[in-house]
Amino acid sequence: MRIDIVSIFPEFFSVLDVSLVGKARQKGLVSTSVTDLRDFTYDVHRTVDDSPYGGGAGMVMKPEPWGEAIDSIIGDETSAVLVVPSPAGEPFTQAIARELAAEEHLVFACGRYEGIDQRVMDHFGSRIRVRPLSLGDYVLNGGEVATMAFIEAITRLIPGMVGNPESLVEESHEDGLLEYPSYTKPQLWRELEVPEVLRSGNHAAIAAWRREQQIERTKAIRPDLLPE
Ligand code: JDN
Repeated sequence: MRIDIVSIFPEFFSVLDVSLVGKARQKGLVSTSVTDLRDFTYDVHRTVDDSPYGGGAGMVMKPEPWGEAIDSIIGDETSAVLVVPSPAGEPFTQAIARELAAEEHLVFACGRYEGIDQRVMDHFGSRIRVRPLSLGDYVLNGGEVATMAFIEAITRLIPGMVGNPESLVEESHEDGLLEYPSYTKPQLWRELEVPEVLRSGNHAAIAAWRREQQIERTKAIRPDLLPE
């Protein structure tokens, strides 16, 4: 998978060199490239923003630098996906992470200020697939932090990335329920015992207990995830 990121804060993404994304790059499964949006400005102040048509607070990102930056990345490609982090985007889920993990080329457009001129999404929407995605129902200062989260969620799902693929199947959200609670040694810690069933060696009872814990947790914390 090829990952391109366009941002006015390219140095933000130096952490991609470490952690799991770094490992994916070492294995040759992922290559990442960061483009400084300001490289596609031509005035002395390297201006990327301007006041909004129709008035209102804040500034809007000018379309021309975005157009040139993304053109320089995709060329005449038609199979790339342009991911645009936005609080107005579709909520990002594990299912979307799975879809995007199957793509060859992802381009992340990290906006700042009040966002990017809508014509950038409209223009590239007629050339490639555009996915406005929200990290959650809260507002960040820009798309960079959301992009880091998307990249981590997506790249760990690339085949060959995680040592034991079973550990991916058992985690929260993969089966639509929250994860069951986990325990390790010691058996007794600060007067708290590991649940007896987990020490019973009865694998059917353990599986049933874990499923019940998943359902109870999901009911209590995320009832929206449960079927009717
Ligand atoms: O995901 B976010 O909250 C988000 C905020 C901004 C953005 C992109 C994403 N661009 C400007 C603010």
